[in-house]
Amino acid sequence: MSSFTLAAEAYAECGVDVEQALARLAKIPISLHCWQGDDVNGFENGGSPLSGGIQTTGNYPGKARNSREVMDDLDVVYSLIPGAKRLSLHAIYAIADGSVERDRLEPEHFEAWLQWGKARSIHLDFNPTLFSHPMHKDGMTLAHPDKEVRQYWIRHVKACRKISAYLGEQQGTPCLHNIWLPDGLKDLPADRLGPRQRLVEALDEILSVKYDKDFILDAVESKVFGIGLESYTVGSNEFYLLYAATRGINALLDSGHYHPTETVADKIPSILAFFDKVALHVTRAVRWDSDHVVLLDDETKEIAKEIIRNDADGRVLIGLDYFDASINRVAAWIVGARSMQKALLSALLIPYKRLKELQDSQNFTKLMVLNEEIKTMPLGAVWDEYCRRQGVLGADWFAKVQEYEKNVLSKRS
Ligand code: RNT
Ligand code: ZN
Repeated sequence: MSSFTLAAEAYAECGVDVEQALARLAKIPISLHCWQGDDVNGFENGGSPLSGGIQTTGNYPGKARNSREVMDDLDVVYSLIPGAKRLSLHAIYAIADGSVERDRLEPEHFEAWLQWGKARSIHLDFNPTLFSHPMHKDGMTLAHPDKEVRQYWIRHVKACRKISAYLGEQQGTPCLHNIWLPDGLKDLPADRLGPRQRLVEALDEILSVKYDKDFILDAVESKVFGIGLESYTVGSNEFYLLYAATRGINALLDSGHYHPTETVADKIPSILAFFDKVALHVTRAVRWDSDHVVLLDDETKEIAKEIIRNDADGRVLIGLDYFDASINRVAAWIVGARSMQKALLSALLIPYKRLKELQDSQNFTKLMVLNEEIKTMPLGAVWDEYCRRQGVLGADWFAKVQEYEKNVLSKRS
């Protein structure tokens, strides 16, 4: 008997239908972040290094030098990840003849991405880029005291929403348009409210342009602090949650954007009690918002559990967000996406009905015992079978990446 058959029997004994779990897993899209391919540089003016608002570390060889190379890398990445996948773009990945100012971007500058995605059944998500730009001044964009700075970024985000709505309409699934901005202060603020009022006003102006929710889902992403902006972040958690709630848009939780002792997984059901949807940037924070590659760790597993046991597959939009420039970038993409999927599979193989009954009948000892027994169930055999059925390599996928590194990545300067 195969190890998969034995595993499926073991799961059936504790009330879990493995076939159902695999069918459900295959349908949960993971939105991969295009910016892992080139350390969030983008290809504006030929790809300038980051200049404020965000940071990567490392200089492993083989970084993509243009959109074509990101696409080539993504083809390898997608071929080694089972199940449904999407792609999250940033405005700095526009494809145009010459460089286009960010407040002049149009849907046509993303047409090549749209066609690339269509040919592969990969639907797109989108992010305006409010960093690494001369108009990102004094650590501020939409909350800057200078109206001219704010107006520039309002035009940029409006352009990005138009692009997102176009992509969503063309691909037939809504494009998640997620706004993150670095605005904050290094040292103690004299005014914490003023910048927030300016940000509310700017966002309201941006959202005054109405689009069909079948085309675009607007989201706002909060943060606790950034490097060089340690004392104050305009777009805090409370600020954006309340903004999203009062404006009928979505909140995006980045798992690196909270205090290290906060459990991001716990925020998902709290938000689902009030919102129809919640978006995620799954990342791995090592001591701070370090954007390490997502692994099959406890935090990721807890996030997956909250999605699965609340039947929220269609309500939680899963995206990845990390940028490790110190290792093979293609492998980093794959490890993160597969880890997220393994976490989802592990969550799908948990007998929640039984566990919930134990909780509700105050049978806490048995609940602990069962929870611990579940941890050593044969997840690996089910994952391997899933990869096989999806036509994707199992544990030996890395050989393909090594080959690609040897033949392609190592030749890039
Ligand atoms: C930064 C935010 C944001 C970015 C991307 C590139 O702390 O997490 O989501 O990582 O927009
Ligand atoms: Zn993020």
